[in-house]
Amino acid sequence: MERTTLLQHIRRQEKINPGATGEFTSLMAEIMVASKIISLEVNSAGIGENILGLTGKINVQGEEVQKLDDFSDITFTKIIGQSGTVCAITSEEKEDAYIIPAEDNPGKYIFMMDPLDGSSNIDVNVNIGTIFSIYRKKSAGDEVTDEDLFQRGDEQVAAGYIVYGSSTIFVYTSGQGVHGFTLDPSLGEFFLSHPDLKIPEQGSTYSANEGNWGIWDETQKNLVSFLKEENPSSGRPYKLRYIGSLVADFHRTLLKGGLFMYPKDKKSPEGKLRFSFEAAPLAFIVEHAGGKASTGDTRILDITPKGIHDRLPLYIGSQKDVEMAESHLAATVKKGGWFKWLSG
Ligand code: AHM
Ligand code: MG
Repeated sequence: MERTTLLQHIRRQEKINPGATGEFTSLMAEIMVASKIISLEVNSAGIGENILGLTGKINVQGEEVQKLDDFSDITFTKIIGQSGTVCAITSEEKEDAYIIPAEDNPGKYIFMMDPLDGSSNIDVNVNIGTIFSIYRKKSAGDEVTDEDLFQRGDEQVAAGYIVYGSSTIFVYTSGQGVHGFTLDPSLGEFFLSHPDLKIPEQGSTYSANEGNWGIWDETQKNLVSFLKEENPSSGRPYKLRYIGSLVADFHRTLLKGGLFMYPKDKKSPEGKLRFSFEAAPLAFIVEHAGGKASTGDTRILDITPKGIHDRLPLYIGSQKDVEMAESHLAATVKKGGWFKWLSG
């Protein structure tokens, strides 16, 4: 059986693009190498040198840093930073952008990553992942400016994620379809397993941390109550699926359809998930697979962030499910100090 490797696929796609220099292919090849190193480390976590547990550090988000978080951040930063293809790297784990020094040959791309998403699942053998996003340097000259770091979501050149799960899967889009590759651990090679992924137009599951019910506003409670109502002709009630690792919840949603939500709440009034490292790359992927991503009232890819660690609410998944969420959120209006559900 003839099998297409990830690198072959990236090269073929780059050839379609007139004027391509090969720099993008080199960057993707380095991401692939880093992801294989993380995959190996995740798969053997618990054996030998102890990589499980906390580092004792608190990151820029105020969260405890796991050893594997740290390992992934360092591995990606070193490999991508020395690849000669990027001029800056931003990471969920680092407060500021890392600007590539002149001696490391800065390239024309900006690389953004959540090096290991779903940290709370690391020690319990549940899927975790890496999310990345690539932009082109916009400003003239050698200096990396805010214009380069804060670009509108739909200016991404490519985005992808790697799920470290029962198998390791690498999913990416450079704007020409969404493609998934599964790591063959015996060969250490990613092979095309999910060509041209399309998300179902409507799903039958919703995904949210319902333990936050008490800190949700009435609009969000009404939306979830609606999804649970018995109404077989419209496919309700929806099933609840929530892993608590965005990459894993998103991957299931992409393959099966449905709605993933992380709304704003009293604890996180801006929302919990980050624009650059989580929402924007997954929005870029879902749109290229035929789905939608929204804050509840605004298309994610229309947003230009103001800071590296900006957060926002996220509703992402099948087109009809995200539209349904948007219209339900909009139809709940404030009345007499209480939110009232209007559409019945
Ligand atoms: P992390 O990037 O620090 O791992 O946090 C992001 C994670 C997402 O993977 C997941 O969707 C969400 O946080 C889960 O949050 P909660 O535990 O509040 O449900
Ligand atoms: Mg994350």
